[in-house]
Amino acid sequence: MGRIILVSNRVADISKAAQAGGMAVALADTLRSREGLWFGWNGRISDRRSEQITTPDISHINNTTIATLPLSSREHEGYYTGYSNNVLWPVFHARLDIAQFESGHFERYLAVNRRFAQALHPLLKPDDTIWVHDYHLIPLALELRKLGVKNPIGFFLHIPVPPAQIFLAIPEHRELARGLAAYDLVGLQTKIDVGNLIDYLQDGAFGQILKDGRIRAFDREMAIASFPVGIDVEGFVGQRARQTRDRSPGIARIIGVDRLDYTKGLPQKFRAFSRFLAQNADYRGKVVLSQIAPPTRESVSAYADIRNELETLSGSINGRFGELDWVPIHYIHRSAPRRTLVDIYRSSRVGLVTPLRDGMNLVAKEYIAAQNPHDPGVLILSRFAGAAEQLKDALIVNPYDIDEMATAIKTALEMPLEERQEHYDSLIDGIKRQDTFMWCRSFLQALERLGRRGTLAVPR
Ligand code: ADQ
Repeated sequence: MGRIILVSNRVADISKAAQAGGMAVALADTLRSREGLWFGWNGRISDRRSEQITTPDISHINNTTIATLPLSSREHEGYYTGYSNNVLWPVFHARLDIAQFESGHFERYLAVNRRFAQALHPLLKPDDTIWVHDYHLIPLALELRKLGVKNPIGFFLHIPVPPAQIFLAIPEHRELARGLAAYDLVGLQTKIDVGNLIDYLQDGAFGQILKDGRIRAFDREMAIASFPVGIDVEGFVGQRARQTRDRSPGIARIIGVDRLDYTKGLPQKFRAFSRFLAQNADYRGKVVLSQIAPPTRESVSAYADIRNELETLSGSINGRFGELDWVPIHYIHRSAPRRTLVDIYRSSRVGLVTPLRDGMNLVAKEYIAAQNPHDPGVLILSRFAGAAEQLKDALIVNPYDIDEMATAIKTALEMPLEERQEHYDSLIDGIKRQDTFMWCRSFLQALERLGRRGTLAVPR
């Protein structure tokens, strides 16, 4: 069996993968069982000279080779902040209002992908299988094909695909689609994402569906399919170190754990909790919302805006409802150690996961995995999280509908044990079946099968 080559913007420290979360664990596990190479940015920003570097730093952990490159500050600004975070992230999450289309950023995004391809090419062997991750690296396969690479190359997008009419707003949508067509397999989180991408390709007359279900686009054939990301249930729950002391006996906790991002629906969540308290005076003093939300991408202005909005909102809700001995919203801007997360989830009566849009959302799955089967809590889940396609037995809500969410909070807090157990049994079953290892295995099997069919023509 040939090697597996992983490419992602950041290379996770596989010796600490368990702390880094779901995807890193799954990928690290694949690399443990099979010889491989992980290639990407080393996380450092250096001067202009690094734009010439095409020889990566190489290190080894067990049978895995780690190959990384630095970015220059100009590349970081164009490829990472400018195009990946200010165009692709907002548009793919259907936030055209936040996207910033600035000239020059796409060119730098392409140039970094080209430099990555040039640096990866000499490290490749003919029987390697290449698996590229996420929106930073859409053009990578096309750049590798231009260098003559004929290996199977797969791509997995961790974020949603927007409906065609939104995708079309990206000035370079055609170049991105051409980039996707250079892969043999494009993996997406949900069937909705698959439908959106196929609609876009067909509506724009870029692609047509073949008899065997594959897509012909830009003179190449590729497959598009959904592979929902899962978690390592045992690995996650096994990290539970100790029972945390119940610091507020008699108070039911609702838990939210999200990166501080405008896609996660945090203001709507706070407003729904406020509406719940306004409508249910008897719950005041008896329930808290703990929201753990570490800031990310602070150089992007939309992230500073959401942070300010949440600070104002939580302050005003706490001021309106709080008592000297009870604060309704505990809002913490730090990330919690993963060991602690298991306990926090387990001791919370309700998991409130209400993104406005999300590729999958692993927190929803982690919340269920951490529950005590004899007395499980209730998951409230946004219909716009990819996870909702699988977790149908959660309390599914529309995150824009504040009243519906306030009602769901009450329903969750009052749900009888038997009903909670029924929901839990069905949810945990699906989460265990479609775990992170299944995700990895099924993607690679599909890619290697397609690779063997010899459909690897070089696209125009
Ligand atoms: P994210 O947008 O980062 O990931 P999500 O899947 O919910 O979203 O979280 C990733 C991990 O970060 C989880 O394991 C979670 O426990 C951890 N995490 C989040 N907040 C934390 C905190 N405050 N403290 C500690 N840990 C925290 C992207 C896509 C998602 C998709 C994943 C994987 O946006 O839709 O599910 O990739 O494909």
